[in-house]
Amino acid sequence: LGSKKEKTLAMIKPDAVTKLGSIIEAILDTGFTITKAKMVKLSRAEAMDFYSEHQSKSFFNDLINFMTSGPIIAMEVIGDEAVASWRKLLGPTNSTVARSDSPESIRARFGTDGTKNAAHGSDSIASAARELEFFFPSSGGRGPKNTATFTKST
Ligand code: DGI
Repeated sequence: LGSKKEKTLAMIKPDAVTKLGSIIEAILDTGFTITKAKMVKLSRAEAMDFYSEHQSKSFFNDLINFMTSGPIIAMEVIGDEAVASWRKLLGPTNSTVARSDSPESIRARFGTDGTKNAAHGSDSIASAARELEFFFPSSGGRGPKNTATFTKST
């Protein structure tokens, strides 16, 4: 009662793709359902489009360099209040802050610092709709097209 099923975009960033198994485990353990997934290598133009709201920020170039440094995994995640709930599981933006304020969070566990912070989550229902359309277009195009493979050394 009172809960609302929502969709959000969960993205594993280049620094955490080798932690895929543990991150998916955390997502499923929290009660979300993963309904779509795609691994891609973003071009600079695609990364700049995805993060266009930050284009005037001082950290924009670092952000784009990082987001194009390797493959990412985009997932559609569904659950009760998924937008806020996934952001809570992610933890604070900066992984160093996350380790002190929210040590069980994804960014605390798998991220490094303010740029390399392991994962992304849409910040509103409207952003989720835009970001899901970016990776999983409902009509016409097929979204970012450079498929990617990662190899984790064992
Ligand atoms: O929604 P978030 O990812 O938590 O945060 P955001 O939308 O404000 O910023 C998007 C990404 O940009 C964030 O995950 C990491 C990077 N970023 C944000 N603020 C800073 C930053 N990177 C650096 N280096 N410094 C910042 O202040």
